Amino acid sequence: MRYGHFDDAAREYVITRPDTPRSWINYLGSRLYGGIVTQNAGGYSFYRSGGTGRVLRMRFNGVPVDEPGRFVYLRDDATGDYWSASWQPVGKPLGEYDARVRHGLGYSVFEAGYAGIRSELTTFIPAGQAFEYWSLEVHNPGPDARTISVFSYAELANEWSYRQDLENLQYSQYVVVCRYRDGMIHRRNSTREADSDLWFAVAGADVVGFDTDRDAFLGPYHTQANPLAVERGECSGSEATGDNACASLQVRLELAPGERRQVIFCLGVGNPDEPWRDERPRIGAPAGDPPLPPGRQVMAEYATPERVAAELAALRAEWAERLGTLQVTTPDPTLDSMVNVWHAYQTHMTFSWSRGVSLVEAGDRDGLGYRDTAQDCLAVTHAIPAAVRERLDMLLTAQTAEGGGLPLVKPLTHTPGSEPTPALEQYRSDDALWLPIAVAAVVGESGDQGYLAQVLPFADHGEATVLDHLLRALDFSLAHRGSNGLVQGLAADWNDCLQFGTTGESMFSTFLLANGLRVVGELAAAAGRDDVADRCASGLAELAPAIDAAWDGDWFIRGISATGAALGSVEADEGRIYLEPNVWAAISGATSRERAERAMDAVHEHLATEHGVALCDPPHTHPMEGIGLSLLVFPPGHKENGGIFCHANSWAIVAEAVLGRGDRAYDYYRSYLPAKGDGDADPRQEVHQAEPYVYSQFTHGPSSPRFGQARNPWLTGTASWTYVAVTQYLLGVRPEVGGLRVDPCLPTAWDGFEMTRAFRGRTVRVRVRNPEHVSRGVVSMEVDGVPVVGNLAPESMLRDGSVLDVRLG
Ligand code: IFM
Repeated sequence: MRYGHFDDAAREYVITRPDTPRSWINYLGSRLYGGIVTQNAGGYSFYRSGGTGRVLRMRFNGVPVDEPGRFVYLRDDATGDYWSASWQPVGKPLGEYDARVRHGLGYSVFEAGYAGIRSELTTFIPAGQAFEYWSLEVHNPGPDARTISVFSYAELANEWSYRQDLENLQYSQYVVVCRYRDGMIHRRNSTREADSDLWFAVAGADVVGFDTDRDAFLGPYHTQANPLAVERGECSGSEATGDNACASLQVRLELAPGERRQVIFCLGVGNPDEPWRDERPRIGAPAGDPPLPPGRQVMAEYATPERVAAELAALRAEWAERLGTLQVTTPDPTLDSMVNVWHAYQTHMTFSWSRGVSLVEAGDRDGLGYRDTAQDCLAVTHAIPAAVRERLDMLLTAQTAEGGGLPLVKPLTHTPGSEPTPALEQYRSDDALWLPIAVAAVVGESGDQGYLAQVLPFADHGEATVLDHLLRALDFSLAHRGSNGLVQGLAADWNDCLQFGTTGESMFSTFLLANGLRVVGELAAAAGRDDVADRCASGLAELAPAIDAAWDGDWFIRGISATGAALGSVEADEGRIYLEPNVWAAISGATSRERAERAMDAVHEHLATEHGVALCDPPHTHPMEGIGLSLLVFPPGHKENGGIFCHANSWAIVAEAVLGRGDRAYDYYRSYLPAKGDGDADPRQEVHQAEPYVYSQFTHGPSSPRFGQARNPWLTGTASWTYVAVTQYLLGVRPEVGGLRVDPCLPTAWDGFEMTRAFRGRTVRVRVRNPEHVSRGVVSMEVDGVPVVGNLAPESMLRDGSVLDVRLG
């Protein structure tokens, strides 16, 4: 079954069947005011934080899974028949109800046709604003006049705090007051935490009815599929005092034959009549932020058809510009659709929302995971350098003076210099080890080596230059090694479900340390800091014997307990081979080429499947002495217990590219590409289930009865790393301090490709030809017709519009 397809010219994903196997969602807005919306207009919104600024309520994991949402009902007042502008919640039979959903960048459009009436509901949050549009166009293409009542339905949260709103009902149900005055709904409460005001209004037609009390609108034993007010044809004029609020405004459209009408509903934060300031201590608007304008003023200024069109055009232009910073044309059109539009968009959403807001992340986790955040920076550094730099600065100030990273950074309350120092066993052994890669990306992209000398505070006390922050991270791991000379695993390494503690050792973190030593060594050498480069070289030499000893015959072990029990060993009956140490052996360069190749061959033989590479095999069913396997909570084949963890799959691409094996790197890329089966006859969308236009955190592995089904889409490290893998390793265009390196590792069938890329304020075009059909090997490179030795285009030769002609052979 095929549920949708890419429309690259419009930068949209078009869903042609709304009965998708799972909710296929989109993101709206900015960090000021954001939201998610499903293909059935389900979803929620929030102001500044999904956890502590909830505007629209969501009942997570409900049945159906994506309600409530932004619902608009249409009712034929002559027959009493009614439907919704999105297929659900009314859910008319799909044979009679014609639906097309266009998810775009920052907006979604719901096109519908039913009972001779066409409608188009467009929902988005204009750039920089704290309100959302639900703009509805209703068209009567028929020969007869029609009277259509339109009802909005927004279930407003009672409380800013999503938990209070959903869980502490003995309290939250009694704080809410929702009134209708002069065409406008005003939901307010004055809780212990903070005042919160929301407004809702409509333009384009007169209000003929309203309900602000949810239960009065829906009616007893009715649901969102058949609200009493809609069934009856009129709202009841209810006003909520306590219980639950809603925002329903009814308008009546008399439509002559052929007539179109547009009504514009808006939902915003603030007071309808007065300027409104968020005064929540520390979690509200930053001091100095101007107050939000009154709702009536917003309506007067923004709620016209011309303004809606202009705001949507501005939003689309903003995204086009942002994504225009890297565009490719390759022989693989699916790769192009992903890299040029949806995959790139996903990297921005992941950077913006971290792991906080989706249908599986309820918003409770308001903080930023250290490692996740460092990795999220990697894919967007070229597109939003200033935002990345700011985020990275914050991460550096969330590193403690002894060198580890705080497990969770709370951006709204983070106070460098006075955060508590975690106990050793609370640190994740990999967290701060992601800093070298992230800092190198910023320096490579900007060319600003001065960043290394910038002084930033530590989380708990003291301050140091960025370069010294990096050295502290490396020294911390070098200092905390176990009896085998490998890095202690502590609370976790990248794999949250493996606990090696302070006595066991992690091969993943050991290779990440080795990689960090290499990267910082290179940065230091380029900056003329030979002392630091030498220090990194001796760190690597110190690690070498332990790395050598961790070779298990055909691959590297995953880790080792204090008593010598090895995880990921050929001797083991479960968890014999793990993906992570073997890919990082190759990426870090800390083992011989021969071993790296053998390890990656073993990965291919034991872990590769048609849906991607499993994280380990066989999955675990029983505990291990000395090593915490919290992955045992997952059935075999799920998540970290032998699932296809897509994030780590990206490293398999990088590792194979580092080894120059382009066909295998590309096979891995295709194996978990969510859109790979977008062709008509391919049943992949049904198997994959999750959105075909974004990556998921994992796909159920071969040991699971759900093999091939993807889960936890959108907010995942898969987005960032796969983007790096495809653009910087497969296509091989990498920024370095000295300029732009072009080192593709292609499938041999390819004739070449082109990339347009922003680089240090210029736009450059890279044209790669591969007439000999090799995987790797640049035989010639010219910058604007001038030959270059090697494959680094020096910054000094690059101007805006430069063309790099590269030939492989
Ligand atoms: O690395 C982690 C990440 O930080 C959170 N999600 C799961 C990953 C693997 O365990």
